[in-house]
Amino acid sequence: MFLNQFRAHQRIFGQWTLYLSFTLVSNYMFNLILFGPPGSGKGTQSDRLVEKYGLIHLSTGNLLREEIANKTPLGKEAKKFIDHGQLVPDEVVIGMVDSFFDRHKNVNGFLFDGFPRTVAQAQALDKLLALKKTDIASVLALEVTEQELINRLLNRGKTSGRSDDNSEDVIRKRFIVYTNETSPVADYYKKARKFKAIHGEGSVDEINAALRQAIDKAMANHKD
Ligand code: B4P
Repeated sequence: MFLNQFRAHQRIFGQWTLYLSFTLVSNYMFNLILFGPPGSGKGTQSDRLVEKYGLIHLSTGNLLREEIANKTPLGKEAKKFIDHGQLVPDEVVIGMVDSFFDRHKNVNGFLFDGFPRTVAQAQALDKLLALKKTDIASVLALEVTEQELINRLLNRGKTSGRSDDNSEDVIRKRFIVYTNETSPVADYYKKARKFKAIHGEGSVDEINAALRQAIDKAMANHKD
C-alpha cells in the first residue's frame, strides 16, 4: 500500500520536476540584434552566425521581399516605401514580426537582422520578448564608412535586381532615413548597456571572427 502510494507520488512529482525544469530551460533564449546602416553586411554575416549558433534568422528585409515576390497586399504596400528608400510603416513591420514569432516557438533564440529600425520598433520588440519571458542579450553594430557602403550597394544592385540598390539617389535617401530614424535605436540600446560597435570593414571572415568573439562574451555574461 505504502509502496504504491510512494510510486504514485514519485510519478506525479517526477513529472512535475521534469515539467518545471523543461519550462525553465525552454525559457532560456539568446537573442541578438545585428545593427548597422544599409549595406553594412548584416545579411551577409547573419547567414553565417545563425548556422554557427543555432539561432533563428529574422530579417525584416527578407520577409518584406518575400511578400513583394508573392504579390501579397502587404508586399504591394511595402514596395511603395522600399522603392523610394523609405522605411515600411512600424505597424506593418511589427505585425509581421509578431506573426513570425507565432510560427517559431520553443527556439534557442533569434538573430534580428535589420530590425528594429525605429525606437517604436525597439519598444515593441521588448514587449513581445517580455511575453516570452526573454530579452535582448546584445546589439552588435557594424560600422562602415559611407563611401564603402555606396560602393557595396551599387555593386550588389548590378546583380540583385533590388530596386533600392540600383540608384545612388535612392541609396543616399536610405542613409538619410538611417540617420534620422534608425540611429536613435543605437542610443536606446546604449542606455540599456547592450550596445557594442564592431569594425565592419575588411574581409567577411575577419568581421565574422570579431562578431563571434563579441557573441561568445555576450553569451557567457547573459547566462550569469
Ligand atoms: P535590408 O534587407 O535590411 O537590407 P540592407 O540594410 O540593404 O542590407 P545589409 O546590411 O543586410 O547588407 P548585406 O549584408 O546584404 O533592408 C531593405 C529595405 O527594406 C530597407 O531599406 C527598408 O525599406 C525595408 N525594411 C527592412 N526592415 C525594415 C524595418 N524593420 N522597418 C522598416 N522598413 C524595413 O551587404 C550589402 C552588400 O555588401 C552585399 O552585396 C554584400 O555582398 C557586400 N558585403 C558584405 N560584407 C562585405 C565585406 N566585408 N566587404 C565587401 N563587401 C561586403
